[in-house]
Amino acid sequence: MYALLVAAILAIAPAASPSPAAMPGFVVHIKDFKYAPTPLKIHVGDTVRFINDDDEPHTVTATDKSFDSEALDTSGAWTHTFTKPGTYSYFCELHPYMKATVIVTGDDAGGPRRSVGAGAWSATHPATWGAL
Ligand SMILES: [Cu+2]
Repeated sequence: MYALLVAAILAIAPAASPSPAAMPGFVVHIKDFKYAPTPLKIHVGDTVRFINDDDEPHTVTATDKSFDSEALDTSGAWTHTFTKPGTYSYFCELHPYMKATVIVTGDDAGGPRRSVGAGAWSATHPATWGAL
């Protein structure tokens, strides 16, 4: 099981020089019983990868239960694509005091990313895969 998990993570993990166009997304780290960054501001269709850097298991669970990562072990990761605008509050089911927010804006509110080439992604969105 552990080997499978590692294999899965390696399969998703970016290469030394990740291609932003091929693997757009944001990363939220879970460390010291906190999610960071929060609030995370993204656009509709963006993908967020949550990575547990703690020695304790954590979950990424929407307050309204619209999404749920289930327990993530140390170094465990879970990816979710936000397809609708809104403010998504989430917490850790194992430690309910852990709370954070993802703010998803619609295409109409799209920032520079919508009007520039994919290569400019990391310049306008520092919290990308390349920041790992
Ligand atoms: Cu937790």
